[in-house]
Amino acid sequence: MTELKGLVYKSTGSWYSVRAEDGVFWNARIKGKLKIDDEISSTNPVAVGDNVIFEVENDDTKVGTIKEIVARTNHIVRVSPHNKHQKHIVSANLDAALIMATITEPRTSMGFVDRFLITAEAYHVPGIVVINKMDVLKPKHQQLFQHWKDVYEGAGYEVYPIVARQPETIEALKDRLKDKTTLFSGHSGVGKSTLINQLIPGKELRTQEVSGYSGKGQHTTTFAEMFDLLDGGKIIDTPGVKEFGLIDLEQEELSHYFPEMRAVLHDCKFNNCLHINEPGCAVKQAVATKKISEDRYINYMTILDTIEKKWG
Ligand SMILES: Nc1nc2c(ncn2[C@@H]2O[C@H](COP(=O)(O)OP(=O)(O)OP(=O)(O)O)[C@@H](O)[C@H]2O)c(=O)[nH]1
Ligand SMILES: [Mg+2]
Ligand SMILES: [Zn+2]
Repeated sequence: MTELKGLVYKSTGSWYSVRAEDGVFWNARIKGKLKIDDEISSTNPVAVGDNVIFEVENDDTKVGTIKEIVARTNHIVRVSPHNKHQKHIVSANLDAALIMATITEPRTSMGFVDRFLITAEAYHVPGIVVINKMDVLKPKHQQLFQHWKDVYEGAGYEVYPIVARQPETIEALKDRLKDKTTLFSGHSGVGKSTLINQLIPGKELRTQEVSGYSGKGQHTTTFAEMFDLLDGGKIIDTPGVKEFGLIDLEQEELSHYFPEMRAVLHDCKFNNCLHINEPGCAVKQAVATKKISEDRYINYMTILDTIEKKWG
């Protein structure tokens, strides 16, 4: 039996597109028992970005059987917003997780971005905020954009304002992505595939028709897929998500996943401080002096409340 090592580029249900070390793509599936290190009860045992060992089933048709997942450096899990027992491994072995947001067409909420960033923090993957469609901002949107920039840069994140179709606006982001594996996420219709087409000339991923754009997501991309950047690095395009369901968190953990809170919380009087109304709370103090954005704090409280409900 010939065994090969490969990298999972795409998963379409039960078949995986796996690139062997010589660059040849194989169609592989799981049959029988899969050797796996970290037990995550997810709907997909193998994820895009996984390194796998597969057995050759048919060398002519390039069909193989995945036998083993090589230990992951990390992974990001998304929970179905409707069923917390349904976990989906979005991708594995990431250097960064990019959330693409739009101020308008469609409007992304800060709460959505925060839930994504919390997830990235929880899995120790650096988050990057990209704000697309800067070309359609009206004056009132410009103000809102400035606010977003202040809030997320203030929290310690890089913020890249871009127009995905205008190459001159994506240069700085392009440098940031070089030689890294980066997950792209965001609502449907924000322009993830458009940006990838711009980053990889000749790619021509399907994007939504401009004329057909209704303001509602239509999910042009249906499966996560990894692409090679021409100058080194990889990006993973994912279908747009409506909600980014949070993984199970303890209330005490949550503020650790807000970098700006993490930086001050050891100054709280109580080490189990939830930063609600406790005396001597360094987080509340930082909100009062505007060192921490009120919006982020409000989103923190909202999410804290959902955790309470889940266990209470
Ligand atoms: N005005 C403007 N339109 C853009 C920009 N970027 C993308 N679009 C348009 O927005 C629509 C959606 O873009 P897509 O790239 O398909 O969005 P997506 O995030 O991949 O969507 P899903 O695959 O459904 O998740 C298309 O009509 C794009 O042409 C931009 O910077 N400015
Ligand atoms: Mg897409
Ligand atoms: Zn506190």
